[in-house]
Formats: sequence, C-alpha cells, structure tokens
Amino acid sequence: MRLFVALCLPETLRSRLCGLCAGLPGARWVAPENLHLTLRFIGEVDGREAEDIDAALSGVRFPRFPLTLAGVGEFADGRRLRSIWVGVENNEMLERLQVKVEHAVQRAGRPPEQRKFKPHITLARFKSHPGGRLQDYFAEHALFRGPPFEVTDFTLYSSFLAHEGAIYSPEAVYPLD
Ligand code: 2AM
Repeated sequence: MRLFVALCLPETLRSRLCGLCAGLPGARWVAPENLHLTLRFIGEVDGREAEDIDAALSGVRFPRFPLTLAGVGEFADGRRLRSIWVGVENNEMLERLQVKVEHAVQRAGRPPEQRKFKPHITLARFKSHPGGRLQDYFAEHALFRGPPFEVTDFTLYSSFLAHEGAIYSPEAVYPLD
C-alpha cells in the first residue's frame, strides 16, 4: 500500500478552501474531503513495514499547537505548471512536528526525505496551463488567510489511485498531548 502522513483539516476550513477551488481552466480540483497538509510522503510499503511505521509514529510525543493557512502559490517543473496550493503562516511548531515524524519514519527503516519540507495544501493539479487566468487567480487570492485552528493530531493515510482520482483513507490517528 501507498502511505503518507498528514494533518487532516477541520471541516469548516475545508469549506473555506473550497471557495478557492474555482476559476481556472485545465485544473483538476482536489475534492474537499481530500484536502490535507502532508508532513511526510512515504510511498509503497508492505504490511510489515506499515506496522513498523505505525509503531514508530505511535511513539511521537508532541503538544497541540495553533496553525493558520495563508497565501497561495504554485509548483512548476520548469515552465510546466504542476499544482497550486494554499500555504501556511510561519510555524516553528509545525516544522518541529515534521522533524519528529521524519525521524520516526526513518527509525521504521525508511530512507530520509531528500526534499526540503514546504508545508502546503494542494488545491488543484494541472494537465494544461490555464494561461493568463493564473495571474488573475493569484492576484485575487494573494491575501487569503484562514481562521487559526488547533492541530490536535496527525494521521497516517493510505492512498489508492482509482480511475476517478486518488482515494485517501485514514489508517491511524495519533493524538498530540
Ligand atoms: P502534493 O499535494 O504536493 O501533490 C498524497 O499523495 C500526498 O503526498 C500529497 O500531499 C502529495 O503532495 C504527497 N506526495 C505524493 N508524491 C510525493 C513524492 N514523491 N514526494 C513527496 N510528496 C509526495
């Protein structure tokens, strides 16, 4: 199975984010129930590895903390637009939690993540570029700021790639102190 560790977002916040999910031709918008903030992508594992990862994540001790989503941005490979996302206000606690999760996943035997952690919530992925509409979109939503919310847990998700798109299922939830 294909695993990743993420923060689940409160329902009210996901509804707010849905307001950002319109107005770009060529966008494949993420379904509201799939909006999440990834802490660590793990990838394909077998049942034994999944158990080790679950055990390591169960050992993470970390306090609850507040988080605020803000701003919008894009990921591109050269000139090819890959995705647009909502960012996070500077948050040292989030960075520290991510490091703890990264270490736990490594203790479970996975190789270190090479990419720098860039917290984001993907809103849409693209097969074709929306052209000039993208600048309008960024101008319209540049000042987006969500209501602060408390992070009370993190989740190990499995991802199943179906025809209609990815289906994410929470496999385990790890409460913060
Ligand atoms: P994305 O939202 O930026 O695409 C489930 O697929 C989650 O894991 C998504 O949040 C996705 O990030 C992330 N993800 C998928 N493949 C990845 C990879 N190879 N490296 C890092 N993160 C990945």
